[in-house]
Amino acid sequence: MSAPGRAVLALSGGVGGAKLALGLAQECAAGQLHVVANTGDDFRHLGLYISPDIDTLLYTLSGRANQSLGWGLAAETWHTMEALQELGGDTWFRLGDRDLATHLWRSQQLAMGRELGEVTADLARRLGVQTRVFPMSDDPIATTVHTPEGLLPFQHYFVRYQCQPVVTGFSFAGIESARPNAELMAVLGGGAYAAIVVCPSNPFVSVDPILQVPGLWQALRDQPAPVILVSPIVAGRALKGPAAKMMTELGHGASALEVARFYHQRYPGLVDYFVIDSSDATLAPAIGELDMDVAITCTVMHSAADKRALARFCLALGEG
Ligand code: FO1
Repeated sequence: MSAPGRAVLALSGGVGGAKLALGLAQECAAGQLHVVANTGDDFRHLGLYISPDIDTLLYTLSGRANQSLGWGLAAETWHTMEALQELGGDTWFRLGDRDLATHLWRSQQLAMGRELGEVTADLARRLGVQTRVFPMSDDPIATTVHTPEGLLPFQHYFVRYQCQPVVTGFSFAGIESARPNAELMAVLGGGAYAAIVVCPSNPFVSVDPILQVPGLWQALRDQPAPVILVSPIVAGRALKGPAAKMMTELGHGASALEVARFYHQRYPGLVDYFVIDSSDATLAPAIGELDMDVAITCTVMHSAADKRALARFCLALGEG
């Protein structure tokens, strides 16, 4: 763990982003990593408020994540889902018995009138997580997937239909009137971060909703700290999830260069360093023409050591 220093901010979706967030948390001094999480995946299901990316982050950072599933809790059992199936209830979105406690607790806290940010901070404390996890907004934002057959709520696209429908675009219901999380904006207002790391999360449905919250991307661009983006695409394939499939269907072609083009066009001046995998080194000259510096390392994270090594690489860019 590094010496106490200035805080680092990471932007993250779920599984892929949480891996680097864990490496960063281990490489930063205690409590010096802050994470802003995508909440566009959040939805109400079986009467409960589910916040998948926040939970994946908190479970990963507290050492409770289910490694084989990539989501939910380790040592999980599924008796409630089995009983629900017998009743003919909805079981396409699987809530484990232990994981259910999180959703019950959060839903109860929100029903009492508490804000999502406050409830998330409380949950992190109860799970022993020292990293501060901010929802991108306390206001409801719902990612909607556009397909030739019509609109699909995100979890229906992702889980129920296993990402099979062709995508033609995305929208984020509620985002125009959403406010960025106030605590996050207060820290950004102080210009205190040493580095801002965009984890290798899906550009369209994990990072874009965060950056689309009114005022957020401009506040990040205007920070004195460098913004370091880690490519979610390596050798034309997504590190995790449907990012490469989405890029192809949207007509971009799946490559780290196309990821760089996406951010360059949509968020000009935001990215200072674009971290690509060694296997994509030949793309560096073309990416370098997009107003960002290219940094090359191994970005594939299989082991705990890989996560920490990539985190150290990003933090060194921040210092440099
Ligand atoms: N992902 C699945 O593929 N199938 C599930 O049944 C499922 C349940 C689930 C329950 C709670 C939770 O926090 C996450 C869950 N996920 C499930 C993962 C999640 O929906 C996605 O990984 C993210 O939304 C994408 O980042």
